[in-house]
Amino acid sequence: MSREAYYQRIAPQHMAPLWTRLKSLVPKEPTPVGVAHRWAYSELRPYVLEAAEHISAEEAERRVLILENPALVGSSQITQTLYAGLQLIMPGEVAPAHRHTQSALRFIVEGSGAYTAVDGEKTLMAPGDFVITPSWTWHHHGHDASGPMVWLDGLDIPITHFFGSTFREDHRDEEAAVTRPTGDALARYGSGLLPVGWRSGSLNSPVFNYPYARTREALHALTKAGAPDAHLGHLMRYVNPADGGWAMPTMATMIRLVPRAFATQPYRSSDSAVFVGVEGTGELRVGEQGFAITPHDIVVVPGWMAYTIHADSDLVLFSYSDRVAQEKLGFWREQRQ
Ligand code: 1HN
Repeated sequence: MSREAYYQRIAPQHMAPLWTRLKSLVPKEPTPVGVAHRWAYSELRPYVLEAAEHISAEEAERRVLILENPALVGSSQITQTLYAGLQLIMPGEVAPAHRHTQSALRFIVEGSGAYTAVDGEKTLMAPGDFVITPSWTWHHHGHDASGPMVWLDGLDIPITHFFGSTFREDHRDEEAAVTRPTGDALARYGSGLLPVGWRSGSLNSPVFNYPYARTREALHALTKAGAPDAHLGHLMRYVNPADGGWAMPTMATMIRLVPRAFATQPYRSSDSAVFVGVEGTGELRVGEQGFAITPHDIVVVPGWMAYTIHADSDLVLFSYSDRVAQEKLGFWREQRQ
């Protein structure tokens, strides 16, 4: 009783006792934030395409439907640390040039012929390609071919927001200057070669488009060389060839193949992850929930929720998470069950 009175007397001084809060402030292990959820692309697709009837890419700046965690309504967050959205660009459109401190990744879902220009180089995007837009680089998108083009945007918006380090700038022109030929970065840095004497001045991989054709070949070659990891399947990370590290400084990007009829053992890690179905079908199970996965479906698994992956056919899954940031800060943990 006198304690309660004491707490009330210190409140006007903007003080509070730690001892009543310690265990919830610093729990034994993470309390997952948000819920696991699946967005079936076949259900979303008509709405994504309909967006073109309501607004142009130019007016919208980016014509994107945000994928928001059902337990974090209004937050524009798919997890506590990550943003996800589906972006649509139609033939003839340009999404105007700008830059921001948030890092962005694109994972291409459908269509062909659209490009993104990042820091002076254009790259054409094809389904399954993983494309990087590093922090504070000018970027715009355009589409000179036919048919709608859709990709998943993954950004570290909640992370930059948390640190209060959000900056953005619009380019004076709709399109930023393109100063290098298409394919230059892949030739210089993404072919198992590096220019002699070159030193990276970036926290990001100099390869800013990892084409799926190459990734796919590597994944399938792995299946011939032995059994997959019991908890992870054949899991590969996109690498920065300059230093062997992750491709991006805040978000970890990975792709895996879980062979037909294989089921992974329960696994959890402290990073929150967004999965995208690329090829094949299967199921991602989180606790009592089973999320069927077909190509282009998106599943979010908050950190420290255990999951298993069951492949009906050879199942290829792309994923991104906040693992890089956690590793750098010494927080990241994993548990094989
Ligand atoms: C952005 O710049 C893009 O460049 C996509 O395509 C989504 C969400 C919030 C802020 C900036 C893009 C974005 C974004």
